[in-house]
This record gives sequence, C-alpha cells and structure tokens, in this order.
Amino acid sequence: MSVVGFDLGFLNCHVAIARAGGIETVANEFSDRCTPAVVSFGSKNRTIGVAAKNQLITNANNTVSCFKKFHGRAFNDPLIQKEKSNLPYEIVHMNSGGVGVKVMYLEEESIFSVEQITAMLLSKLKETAEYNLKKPVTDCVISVPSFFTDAERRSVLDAAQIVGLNCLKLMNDMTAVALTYGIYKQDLPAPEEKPKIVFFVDMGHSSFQVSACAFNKGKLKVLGTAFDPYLGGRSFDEKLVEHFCVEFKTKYKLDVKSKVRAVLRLFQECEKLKKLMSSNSTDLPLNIECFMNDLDVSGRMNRTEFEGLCSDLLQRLEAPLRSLMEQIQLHVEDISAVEIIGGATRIPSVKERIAKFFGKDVSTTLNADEAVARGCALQCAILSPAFKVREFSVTDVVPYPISLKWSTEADEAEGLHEVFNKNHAAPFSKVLTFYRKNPFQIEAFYSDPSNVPHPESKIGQFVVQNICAAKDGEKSKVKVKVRVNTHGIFSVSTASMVERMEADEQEDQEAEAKTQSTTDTLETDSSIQQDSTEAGTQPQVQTEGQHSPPPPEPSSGEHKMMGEKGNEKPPEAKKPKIKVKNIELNIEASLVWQLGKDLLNLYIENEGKMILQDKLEKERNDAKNAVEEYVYEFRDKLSGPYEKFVSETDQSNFLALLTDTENWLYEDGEDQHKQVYIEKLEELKKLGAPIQSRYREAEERPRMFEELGQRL
Ligand code: ATP
Ligand code: K
Ligand code: MG
Repeated sequence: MSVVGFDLGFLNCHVAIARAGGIETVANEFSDRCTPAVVSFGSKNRTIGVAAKNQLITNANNTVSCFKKFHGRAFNDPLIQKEKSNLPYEIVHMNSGGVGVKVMYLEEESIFSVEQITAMLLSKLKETAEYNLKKPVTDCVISVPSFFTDAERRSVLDAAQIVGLNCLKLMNDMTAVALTYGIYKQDLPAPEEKPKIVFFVDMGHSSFQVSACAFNKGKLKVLGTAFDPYLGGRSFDEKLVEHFCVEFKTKYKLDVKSKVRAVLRLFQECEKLKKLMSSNSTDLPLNIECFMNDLDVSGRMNRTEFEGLCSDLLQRLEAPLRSLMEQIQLHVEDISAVEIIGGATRIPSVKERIAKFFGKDVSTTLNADEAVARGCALQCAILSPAFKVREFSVTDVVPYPISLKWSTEADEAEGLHEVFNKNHAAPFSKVLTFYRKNPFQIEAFYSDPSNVPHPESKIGQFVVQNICAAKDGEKSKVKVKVRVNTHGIFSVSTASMVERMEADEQEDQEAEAKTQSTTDTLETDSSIQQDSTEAGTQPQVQTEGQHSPPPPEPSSGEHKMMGEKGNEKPPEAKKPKIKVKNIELNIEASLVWQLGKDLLNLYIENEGKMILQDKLEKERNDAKNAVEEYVYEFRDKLSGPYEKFVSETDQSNFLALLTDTENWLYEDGEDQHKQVYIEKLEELKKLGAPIQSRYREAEERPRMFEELGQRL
C-alpha cells in the first residue's frame, strides 16, 4: 500500500508521500519538487516534466503542454477551439469524440488522446513517488479542480488507470488544501460548538477557485465553492504578451503572432517579468536576443502599468468571492481566516483585491505550491488501512445541481426530480423508489447548465433492466440507488425489484432471518407504500449518505425525504405476513464520457511499450555517455597522474585510440545499439585497467604505510 498525493496542475505538478516522519513533498530526478505538466516527443523517446519543458521552444510542434482542460471535452467544444489557435502542436478529433494531439514520435506521425498524455505525466509523477518511497506505487489520491464535471473527472480517472494507478479518490483542489490546513490545527472548536469558518482562495495558472469550509475538531465540511475557470496566472501573461506584441509592431515592425516560436518565447519572458514584478515595483526590462529576423528586442514595464493592463482581470476576482458569500449566507465577520494558495496569488494586486473584498488581511500559512499535493497525500493516508493518521472526516459538496428525468409508462407524464441540489453533501447516496411493470430509462443531467463551465449538461443515461409486473399483475416496486461517489461522479449504482408474496408463519421467520441486514429498508418500504401515489411519477427518495443527512430539504409534492439508513425507527412488532425478496436488476449505463474497456486496454498496453522504449533509450544513452566519459577521463589522466605508469608507446597508442573513439562517437558511433557502446567501453578498459591498477597500487601502498606508521 502506498500513500501518495498528486497535484495535477495545469502548469505545475507536485507529489507528496507519507513516510514514517509524516507527509512530505518530494523532489524529482532534477531535485525539483515541481514537475512541469509537459510531455515532449522525440525520435527515440519521450521526455516528461522538467526535461520536456526545456523543449517547449526547440521542439515546439512535438511538445505538449496546457492540456489539462482537454479532459472530457469534445474536439468542437468552444473552449478547445479557442485554445487550439494558441497551441504550437496540433490537436485532433479522436474517434472516441475527445481531444487528441498529433506529434512526431519515433519518427512517425502519432496520435495520443488527452488521457494518454495525462497518463504520461502521471507516469513521471509516479516514478518520482516510487523513487522516494523505494517501492512501487499504485494507491494514490489525485487532485482536480472543484469545478470539473463528471466528464472531466472520468477522463482523469481513465488516465490514472492507463498507468496502473489506483486512484482512491479524485480530490477537489480546495478540499485538499482545507485538509492540509485543518488536520493539525489544535484550536478547532469542539464538535458541538460553532464551527470555525475559513475561506480558501487558489489562483493557479489556468483558474481561480474559492471555497468556504467549516472546521470542528476532527472534521471539516465544505460549505460551498465558486470559481472563474478561465482566470489564472496565464491570463496575466497574455496581457503582457498582447502589450509587447503591439509595442514590437510599432517599434520594430515585427508581426510576432506570425511565428509560433516567437510567441512562445515572448510568453516565457513575460511570465518571468510578471514574477519579477511581484517582488519589485520599479521599472523592469524585458530583453530577448535574436527574437525574430535576427533582431534583438527590448521593452520595459512596471507594476503600476501592469496593474493598469490587467484591471479587468482584477475586477473578475470579485464575482466568485461574492457568489460564495451569497451561497453560504454568512457575513464577513463570521470568517476566521482567508487562506490563499496557488502561484498567481503572489501577484500583489491579486492579494490586495482579495484582502479588500474581505476587509481583512489574507493569510499565507500554507505552502502556496505544495498544499494541494499534501492534502491529497493526507487523504490517501486517511483512506489507507496501512497508515495511522489522525481521524479527520472530510465532507465535500456537489458543485452543480443534478436532476433526473425518467421515461414513464404510457399513461403517465414524464418524471423530473432534482436529486442533488447545489452544495449537497458528497459523497452521498439516495434510494429512489419507483413503481413499474417494464424496464425504464433514467437520464441524469446538470439542471443549471448556465453555471456549468462545460457545454455538455448531460451526465448519462441509465436503463434499469429486467423489470416485470408483480405476480398480481400490479406494478413492481423498484428501488434505485443513485450516488455522487468519492470522486464527485454521479452514477445510478444499483437497482432492485422488490417481490412480495404471502408467506406462512414459518417461512416468514426464515425470510426475516435472511433479510436481517435490510430490515431498516423493509420498514421504510411499508411507509413509502402508504405515501405512494398510483401514478408513481415522483419517486420516493431515501438518503443513505456516507455522511450524516443534509439539513432537511424542502419536500415538494410527493417527494419525501427519509432519514439516514440506520437512524430509522425500529421495525414495528406487528407486520403483515409478507415475504420480501430483492431481485438485483441490471443497469445499462451510457455515459457522456467513457473511453471504454477496449480502448483503455489498448492505451495501457501502449503506455507499457512506451515506458519500456524510454527505459531502453535511457540505458542506450547511459552506455554511450559512459564511453564518452571514459575517453575524457583517460585523456586527462594519461597526460597527468597516469603518465608514470604507462610506457611512451602505450601512451601514444592509447591516446590515439581515445581520439578515434571520440571521433567515432560523433560520426558512426552517434547512434548505435547499447551493446555496441558496451563493447567499445570494454575495449578501452582492456588498455586502461592495467594502467589504473598500477597507479592505484603505487598510490595506495605508500599511503597505507603512512597510516600504519601514524598508528604505530
Ligand atoms: P492550476 O491550478 O490552474 O491547474 P497550477 O496549479 O499549475 O495551475 P500554480 O503552480 O499554482 O498553477 O501557479 C502557477 C502560476 O503562478 C503561473 O502563472 C506562474 O507564473 C504564477 N506565479 C508563480 N510565482 C509567481 C510570482 N512570484 N508572481 C506572480 N506570479 C507567479
Ligand atoms: K500546482
Ligand atoms: Mg493548482
């Protein structure tokens, strides 16, 4: 069992692991705790993370970045079409309906779905975790923005599956941060006391998210979330890029946008400039050598000017903050702290705007870059039976109201019901009861599409199969369990048909014994029957949350909320002599987003091959580098410390061989199989080893005597 948390950022990813000492964020092979979300394709291998970022400009067409938002979206999605024009690589329409990238890989044109690209990134993050944990990693918790819809979440889960990660939970960014904040806090109010309310604000590269959380000892509950999914650090970079494009047009007559490479370089320089302005309010230069047409360009900017350029972006900070205040119906005075995280909250004016809104200073007690990954690792530790961690319960919310629509039998009107309202506790399940003679279909959708930042309001269709009329020809009672699961994904999880029949006393007792575990449900059944209408267009809803039930919802029409399972009245003593049998029903789901088993298996197989290819290429390169290093080392030493231990002829022959080998490395030996390099090295070592051992002997013998002499 591994305990690992991954912050899958738009720009920057972080890995946190649990070790004996607690939770820590760990570094990759470049000793960097931040791994860029970049995957680059070459003629022999892929590079991922830091090494790939270095190829953003030199191998622009085959270096994939900014792909997080492709998840769960169709190629013709307006967001995708907008992004497309700014990407240096080509994106394509996958047969599955989603987005893919087209790159040159192993000297062939190759297409990879966004799930595959994220899988590649995850494989690097997994490798970082494995390297630090010194064992294989499977179990993990992965972060997603709280505004991700089911389609996006499913797509990220598919990516995790491709690299063999068992994602125990897709955790909302902000909830992970809240967990990091709360779990070690000593001063939280007792469970029955008024909770401590904290706001969390995150501005990353691609989005702005806020959440409000209520903390008591041992638990946190998310009260609400709000966001601007298109406002992030890169929006500020874009403003600078626009500004300099205009400036360079007049100053140098350059059409920057006509050259992808130039735009990319300008973006990089503007990001650097933006960061510099965070700690510096004076005029700062922007210089790019050989920018276009061999021209060096330069410009300048200062913080005040920058704030002017970005005034509309700063304005946009307020809407999500206001929306959240309205959702939770609290006053600013009720908020104990406003904690900010995310790289872009380092922009002074962003911080100031947030502080101004709340009329109080914002706190930066959390590590702005690592809080998400740490929270994910903490959640993973809580979920893992193998790891001891403080008990802490986390209740998240449903970000968008979810409604169900179902087909009905001929004489009835179509049914409609909002099964999860906005900010309903999650994960959560509810049992709905229908009266049916035939299979029927339930459609799930987001009932307030205008507030969902995704063009698809459908979630999926679920056909409840194998339903037939009861023995007496009447409608059968069908219980359908719907849930928002731990990943924040909706599903119709199970369905059963309740078959009732008269039973004699003895049989009745037997039946009771057999259905002991479902007694509560039986009791509920009889009360539902009393309330049910003949038409049965409205189902009865019974909550079965993994958490305490939400505050009672206003019940409308025949819709009735029942208490949490286990809280219900004990079965009445006198029951009709009726035997009840639950028959499990098949549910056929067709989801808006689904890769499908075959494709997933193909991707798993291909990822395995690519990992192997990368490994082989690395070994080949290492073997080649070993030859090169040997050449350089011996050339230096043959004319230095080894000189005394080799005859003149041997020395000059060896030096000649070294020069030949060096030349070979740049010519015929440039691109050979690993074995060729290994043999080459052996050949050199045959000459080098005797010299080396003569040297060592001569060097070490006197030293040994010296040490011995000192001891005597
Ligand atoms: P997202 O949360 O949208 O998926 P992310 O998690 O990858 O993105 P972060 O790493 O939190 O994003 O933040 C990256 C952004 O923060 C970039 O736009 C970067 O330029 C910006 N940033 C980092 N440091 C500073 C700084 N000192 N001043 C201004 N901006 C900064
Ligand atoms: K991040
Ligand atoms: Mg982030």
